[in-house]
Amino acid sequence: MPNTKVALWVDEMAKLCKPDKIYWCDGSEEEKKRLTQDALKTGELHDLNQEKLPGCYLHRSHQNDVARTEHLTFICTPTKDEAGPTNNWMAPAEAYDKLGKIFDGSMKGRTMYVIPFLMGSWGSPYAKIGVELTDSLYVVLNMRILTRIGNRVWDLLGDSDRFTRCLHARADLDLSRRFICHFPQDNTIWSVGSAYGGNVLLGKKCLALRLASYMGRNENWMAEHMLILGVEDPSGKTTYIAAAFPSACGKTNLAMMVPPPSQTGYKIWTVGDDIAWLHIGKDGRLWAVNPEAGFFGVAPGTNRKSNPNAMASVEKNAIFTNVLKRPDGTVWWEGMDGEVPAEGIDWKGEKWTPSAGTKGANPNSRFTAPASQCPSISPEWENPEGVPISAILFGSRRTHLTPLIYEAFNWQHGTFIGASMASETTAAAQGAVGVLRRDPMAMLPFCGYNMGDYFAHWLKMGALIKNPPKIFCVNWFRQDASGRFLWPGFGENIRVLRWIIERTEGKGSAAESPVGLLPGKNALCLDGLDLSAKDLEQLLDIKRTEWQEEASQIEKFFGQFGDHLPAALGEECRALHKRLRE
Ligand code: SAT
Ligand code: MN
Repeated sequence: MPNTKVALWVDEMAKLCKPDKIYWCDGSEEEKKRLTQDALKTGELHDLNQEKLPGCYLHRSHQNDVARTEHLTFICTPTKDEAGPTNNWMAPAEAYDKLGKIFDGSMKGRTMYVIPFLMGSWGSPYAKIGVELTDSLYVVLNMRILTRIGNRVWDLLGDSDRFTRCLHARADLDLSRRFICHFPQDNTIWSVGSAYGGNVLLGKKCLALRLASYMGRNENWMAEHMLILGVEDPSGKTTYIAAAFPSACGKTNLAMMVPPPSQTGYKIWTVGDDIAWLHIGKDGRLWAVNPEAGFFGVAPGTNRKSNPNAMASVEKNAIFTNVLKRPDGTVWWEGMDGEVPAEGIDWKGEKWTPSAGTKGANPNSRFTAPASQCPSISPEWENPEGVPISAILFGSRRTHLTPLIYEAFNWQHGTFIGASMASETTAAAQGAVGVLRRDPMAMLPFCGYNMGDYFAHWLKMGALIKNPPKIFCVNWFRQDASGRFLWPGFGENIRVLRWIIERTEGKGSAAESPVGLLPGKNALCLDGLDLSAKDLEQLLDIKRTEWQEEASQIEKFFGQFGDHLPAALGEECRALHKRLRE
């Protein structure tokens, strides 16, 4: 039973949104069946071939609503300074007023669904409770997969008011009336005018990253845009790694990687593919939990070769968003195995043929699937305490400059590497694709407070963790002068992970460079890989003049944080300049 604090808040929000009906989700299987039928009736879901894809459905979003809209996403702290220079800011009173007018009456003729949800596993001391109010069945059915929902949450909450108040309404999907606002001080999220992904599944980026990063700062833990995986070696020992990459840069693929046959005895265990909550354990190590219960993965490019575990995860009980529907009622997207279908209904709901010259699936089309269906899911994935992290990876998509792999000299240097990350933009957010932008720790769109203070929090955590993980930078995307990828990537990335693990064990040779520690000669296992000596050299090459330019760009980027930039990061930047000159 929801407590009176919940009931009062729901009542207040209902008075604002004026739904015809309020429906309290109980999380049962019966409810799932019923709401799925309702969504088929309203057109929020389309049926698929239930023999070939049992329990799977298709959703088509509005054409102006296919990715996160970062320019419409706001951090509403009392002062602009608290939100910092990299976030959009709106004063809380102004935001409540502005959005309140859009929410007002927005659910007339509709149902308001009340979703009690938990981020984190049942019984975890780190789990956080949220309640999302929404008029979208798509949201309800996705939240069922991505989070843990149902009456159990009310029992956990008891009579406490420690729950995140999440309000969402689709309203008219007009871009000029779309806002995603976060109120860290009020533990509140208001999202209106969208019905897509990270804009509206409020447990994910909004709670588990933006608000959680703010909570973590106050409570000495970290909420990061990181996958979590375990690497089991031939002796049966498993080492856990957390890795931050910007959206649509291969986190899901890395988290579910299958090592190639040449790497016998190695196995990857998936703990999470997008978000990590990191706490200091009693043993003085950093431990990671995955607050989510499912995956919201990028569909295009996913196939039996690039990610067989993801393909197996979506065979049943999955929701596909903005993919192509084939005549036999199965789904397709660009880069899927097999032949390109001769015809189909594209993501816009229109008849499509390969000669149409358009994409069948939206470049940011997605699958939502329960993590429990993933063949590589770790036996530890729901461990309430999480898994101990030995290495943190920062990865970006850079066709030039950044080597395949290098190691930070220490935590402070690693924080600098994370803070100075840059990556080429992808279709995960609305805007130009392929433009280089600074994306510190892959958190640029997800940090719920001043990013300068966030860097300081990283440094503070480093001092608090007795046995901190080692920090590395990886780049699978480096190209040669002709634009050819130098590294095969996917399963072959295990070779890089092996060196990383050796380093965390005090083994594996390394060679000092101005930017960090590179693998020593023959330190990367390249057996059975068709990689020329010249390609390897290019993969690990540090071009001093380009790096000098990079260091200047980093300095410039850091400049915007003013007094909020920790002095240590300025020092790291100067030290990099100096090493490059030597
Ligand atoms: O749409 S989401 O924000 O959930 C996915 C992503 O951009 O990583
Ligand atoms: Mn993400």
